Amino acid sequence: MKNPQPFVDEAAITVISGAGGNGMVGYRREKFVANGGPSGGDGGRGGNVLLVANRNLNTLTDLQRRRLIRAQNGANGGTSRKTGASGAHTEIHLPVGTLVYARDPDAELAVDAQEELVVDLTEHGQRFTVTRGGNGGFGNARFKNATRQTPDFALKGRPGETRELRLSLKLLADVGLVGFPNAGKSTLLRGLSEARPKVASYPFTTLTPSLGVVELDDARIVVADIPGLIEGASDGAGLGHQFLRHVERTRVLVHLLDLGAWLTEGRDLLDDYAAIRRELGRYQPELGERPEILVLNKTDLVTDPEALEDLEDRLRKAGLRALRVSGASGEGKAELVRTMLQSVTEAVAAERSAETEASSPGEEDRK
Ligand SMILES: Nc1nc2c(ncn2[C@@H]2O[C@H](COP(=O)(O)OP(=O)(O)OP(=O)(O)O)[C@@H](O)[C@H]2O)c(=O)[nH]1
Ligand SMILES: [Mg+2]
Repeated sequence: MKNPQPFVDEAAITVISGAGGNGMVGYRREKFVANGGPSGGDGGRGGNVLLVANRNLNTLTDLQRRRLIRAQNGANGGTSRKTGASGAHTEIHLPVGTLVYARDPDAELAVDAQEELVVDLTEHGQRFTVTRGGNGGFGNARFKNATRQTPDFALKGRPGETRELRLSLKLLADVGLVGFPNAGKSTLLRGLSEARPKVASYPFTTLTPSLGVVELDDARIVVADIPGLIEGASDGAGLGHQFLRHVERTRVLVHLLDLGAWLTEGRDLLDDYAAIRRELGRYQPELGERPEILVLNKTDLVTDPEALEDLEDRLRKAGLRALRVSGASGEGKAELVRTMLQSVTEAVAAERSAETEASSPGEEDRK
């Protein structure tokens, strides 16, 4: 298997569109035409730099090595009024979920307040022209008029545009898997999708988020394995909150409780549950309201079904209902996928109706 690329979710690049080609100064030289008129063509347009959202990418790693990205310059104008070739556009492919900020060139330090959001690449295939190529300069043929029969000058092409961009990836996934280290998030993602995050019996095995696609019938949902959540993560404990931001833009959370830790270490899963919820809420209060599917994972380890029922009773008393799942044996997988799809579908419908409400003119907009 190909080694996965290291995960990078911040990058700074400079993009420069192509300069326009220069106009040409030229004269017709044809047999039998004395004093040939001006015939210098225009320069070609410079190429644009485009950003393209691509769901097959999951990291900004490539861009760390490509700090400066240019589009091609337009070619100079030619003789016989030939316009120079346009410069080729350059496409920069970025993961879906990349937020693109432009730095204010006048600001001394690039901090948030001095940046503006240029585009949020939320949909696969979305394209955005971030710098436009310069216009080509007019050739001298353009300047001929009644009083100026043989203009001996042409215009230079316009320079390309330069922009300094900060790219910040916040994964967009339908479902985010959360839970303590070792809860079995990566195993579950492997069982549900083609993703191959590393699995091992120690905490913090997964050091970076990974995405998998889960398919059922015609539906396709993207699931993110969010590593590194522990008590204090929002204050920087463990891997800290660096990955909490990748939970922000998921529609539904699947919260895994580790029956293995309950059986072998006697861990209180209600405490575990509360601890993760607290971290999510401290990072961003809205995360507390996100639809959540609770899962008791690793059911294959349970030898005393009554103890499991007692645990479920305790959860119920706390107002919680959990699905029984084993990422290892596949138990409960089908029901989990159905539940995920249903929650995601509901979340999408809710987003749509919120959008229509926002876009239909209300009283205030009409004033
Ligand atoms: N018996 C059993 N073991 C499991 C199950 N799921 C995961 N495990 C084991 O639990 C350990 C941790 O699994 P991972 O999938 O790496 O857990 P994780 O939540 O991704 O852990 P981190 O990446 O460290 O946060 C591994 O030894 C797995 O083999 C399960 O359903 N049943
Ligand atoms: Mg993992």
